[in-house]
Amino acid sequence: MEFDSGKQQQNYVIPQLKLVASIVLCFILLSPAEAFDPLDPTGNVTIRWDIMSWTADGYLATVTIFNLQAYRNIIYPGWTLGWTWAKKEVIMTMVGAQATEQGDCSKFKLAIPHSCKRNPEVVDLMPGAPYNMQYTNCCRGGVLASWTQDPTTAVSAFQMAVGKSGTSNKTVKLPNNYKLLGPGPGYSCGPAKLVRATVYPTTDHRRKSQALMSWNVTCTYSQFLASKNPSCCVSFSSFYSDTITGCPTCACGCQNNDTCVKSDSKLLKLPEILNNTKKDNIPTTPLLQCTHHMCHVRIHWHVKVNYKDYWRVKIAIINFNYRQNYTDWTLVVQHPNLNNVTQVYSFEYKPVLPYDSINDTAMFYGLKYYNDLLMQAGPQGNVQSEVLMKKDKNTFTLKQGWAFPRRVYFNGEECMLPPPDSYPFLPNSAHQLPINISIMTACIILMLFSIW
Ligand SMILES: *[C@@H]1O[C@H](CO)[C@@H](O)[C@H](O)[C@H]1NC(C)=O
Ligand SMILES: *[C@@H]1O[C@H](CO)[C@@H](O)[C@H](O)[C@H]1NC(C)=O
Ligand SMILES: *[C@@H]1O[C@H](CO)[C@@H](O)[C@H](O)[C@H]1NC(C)=O
Ligand SMILES: *[C@@H]1O[C@H](CO)[C@@H](O)[C@H](O)[C@H]1NC(C)=O
Ligand SMILES: *[C@@H]1O[C@H](CO)[C@@H](O)[C@H](O)[C@H]1NC(C)=O
Ligand SMILES: *[C@@H]1O[C@H](CO)[C@@H](O)[C@H](O)[C@H]1NC(C)=O
Ligand SMILES: *[C@@H]1O[C@H](CO)[C@@H](O)[C@H](O)[C@H]1NC(C)=O
Ligand SMILES: *[C@@H]1O[C@H](CO)[C@@H](O)[C@H](O)[C@H]1NC(C)=O
Ligand SMILES: CC(=O)N[C@H]1CO[C@H](CO)[C@@H](O)[C@@H]1O
Repeated sequence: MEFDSGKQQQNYVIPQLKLVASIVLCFILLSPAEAFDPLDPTGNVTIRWDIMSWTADGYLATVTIFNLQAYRNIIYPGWTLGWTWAKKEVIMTMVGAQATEQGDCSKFKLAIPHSCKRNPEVVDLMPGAPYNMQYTNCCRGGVLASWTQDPTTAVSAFQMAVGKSGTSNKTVKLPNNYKLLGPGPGYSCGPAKLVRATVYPTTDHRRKSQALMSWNVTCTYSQFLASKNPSCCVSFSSFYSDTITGCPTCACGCQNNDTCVKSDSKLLKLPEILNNTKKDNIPTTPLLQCTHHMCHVRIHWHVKVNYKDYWRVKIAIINFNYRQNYTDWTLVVQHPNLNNVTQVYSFEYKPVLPYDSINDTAMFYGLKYYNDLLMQAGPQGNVQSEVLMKKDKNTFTLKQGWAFPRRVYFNGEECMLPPPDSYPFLPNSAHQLPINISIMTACIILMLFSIW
């Protein structure tokens, strides 16, 4: 190749830009956090409004929240749903939930509305709400299981009477700007879309009734929006090595490490320290046990036994938050051998099949009334299980960290894995980075091309 010093300057800018662009692209492909969840590509929370009847100056609506995510649940203190009215609507009454603020209702003299806010926020009632305040699928403190676990507890609903809204499908305007917290940030909602009126079976199932007007809102989750740090991390050990690979230091950020408490602290004996009742609907701040990783939850994966045709892994989930019980927790693990799960002890198990072909991901969750509740940090703050997998003789190996998971999610949040060079390794094997070879190759080819 010959260089013409006059053109050289200009000719080299574009390849350099291409190189930078491809490096950035490779970082995005190889980075663990992504806005789109490849294991649950269509996962969403759908909110459906059904107008059931017209009233003198408005309507009676049933609002239903469906958690259609495969394995992401909504934990205590639960969901908050907000929107902005299109006109001057007010909420006259509500059952099964409540608006967090009444707002300025001074214009009303006779029937005082439940809420006059232009942008109301609604929360579920707590279990044990008075009978006349209840509604079907209400009153679980806003906690929703994931759809895979239990479709009956993945749904929440409330009913409200809306005033000053118009009283026909021509005069009602759809609310805007829907917002969902579940319980923290992370969800973004699309606009309300008119859909075919929902058909309801009546209570005796002998007749069907139909809503007068229905609309849907779809909200999707992004871990990027939720928080800049992960909330969980993963540690490893194995029968073939004394190395215990702990979670990376500050895996979940160390910014709160001056507010954490030691596990033997006398403070933990004070009931008000552990009080997680929400005040004015502000989610309680976590109270973490001091650890080097500062995560809320740690997942431990121990390669326990290597049989002739099978191998066995022990999985433990440890809670480090003194103010959080995880009801209906979920654990999702990606590992090439999870397509041959033979037996799972004391956890429920379901394969996760995002594209119907790759069958290397498993979802685990607790057995009802046995270990579906991961207790707050402390002696009881852990659950564990063992998984037996049938070896595929062509791929199974204890070398190069193969026996450890590729991705781990707790409650739908991706957990930080230890750096690959710290994995427990066989005494006489060179250990290598278990990085996705195909993406690496593609990146190298891409870089070569852009240098060209
Ligand atoms: C919401 O999720 C369900 C279940 O994954 C899916 O069938 C549906 O198409 C999704 N809706 C949207 C609008 O993405
Ligand atoms: C409005 O209601 C009328 C009568 O119930 C119905 O014929 C019409 O299709 C409805 N329009 C919409 C947009 O739902
Ligand atoms: C609206 O949401 C409900 C609940 O997820 C779903 O059954 C229905 O198919 C949705 N309708 C449309 C048109 O997306
Ligand atoms: C707390 O975090 C800071 C950085 O944010 C770090 O320098 C310090 O070592 C941490 N302290 C402990 C006890 O982990
Ligand atoms: C917990 O906090 C709530 C709200 O601040 C309060 O009403 C309740 O009495 C507290 N309970 C205990 C045991 O301190
Ligand atoms: C967790 O659940 C147990 C049993 O239901 C209860 O005694 C405890 O107060 C709960 N702790 C928190 C932090 O919610
Ligand atoms: C995926 O693996 C599980 C567990 O071995 C098995 O039960 C299921 O049939 C597999 N599904 C497909 C589509 O291969
Ligand atoms: C590497 O990534 C590609 C594309 O995302 C995927 O199809 C392949 O299964 C991955 N390979 C490994 C070894 O994880
Ligand atoms: C050894 C063994 O049973 N391997 C099976 C693992 O699962 C894949 C796909 O589910 C089968 O094709 C293998 O035969």
